Amino acid sequence: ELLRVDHVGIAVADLDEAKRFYAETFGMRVVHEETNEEQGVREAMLAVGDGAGPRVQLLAPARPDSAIAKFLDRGGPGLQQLAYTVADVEATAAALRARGLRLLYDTPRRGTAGSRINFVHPKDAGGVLVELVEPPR
Ligand code: MC0
Repeated sequence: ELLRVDHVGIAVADLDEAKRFYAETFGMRVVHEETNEEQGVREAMLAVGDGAGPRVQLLAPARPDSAIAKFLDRGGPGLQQLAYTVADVEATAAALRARGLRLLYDTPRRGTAGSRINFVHPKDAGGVLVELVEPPR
């Protein structure tokens, strides 16, 4: 059910500073940027190299009670999530639930650029927060 790696998400305290670091250090360019109010994040998607492969997503807290703010408080900046592209987020979530994994949402929520998303609890995936991303049609 997983099609490919969609992106890797990195929690950062300051989005503008992180964008500058990734541009100057690794030559990555921002291909999309938005604020997701429901998730409480400001995010920037970065293309790597020729842009054909998975993206790097910078995630900064938009609110002090958000998942990213809590992650930063606990351990500081770093890798926060691994996201896979799926064709049908509901079908994949149902298949994983049937294998005994906890999904964080009963129904998909809105992700980057109008995608539909859900997450596997990190405690059920070897300590990795796994995101499922169904791209917009
Ligand atoms: C927490 N834990 C993690 C973790 N966050 N482990 C690996 N990776 C992470 N990112 C661990 C804690 O250290 C703790 O372990 C245990 O999980 C449970 O912690 P908790 O205190 O019960 O739970 P919280 O409050 O830390 O929440 C964790 C949870 C939350 C994954 C449920 O972060 C969440 O709802 N995440 C989904 C939404 C999200 O991440 N949104 C931001 C990206 P110990 O051993 O200490 O018990 S938005 C996004 O990604 C969108 C825009 C998109 O891409 O389209």
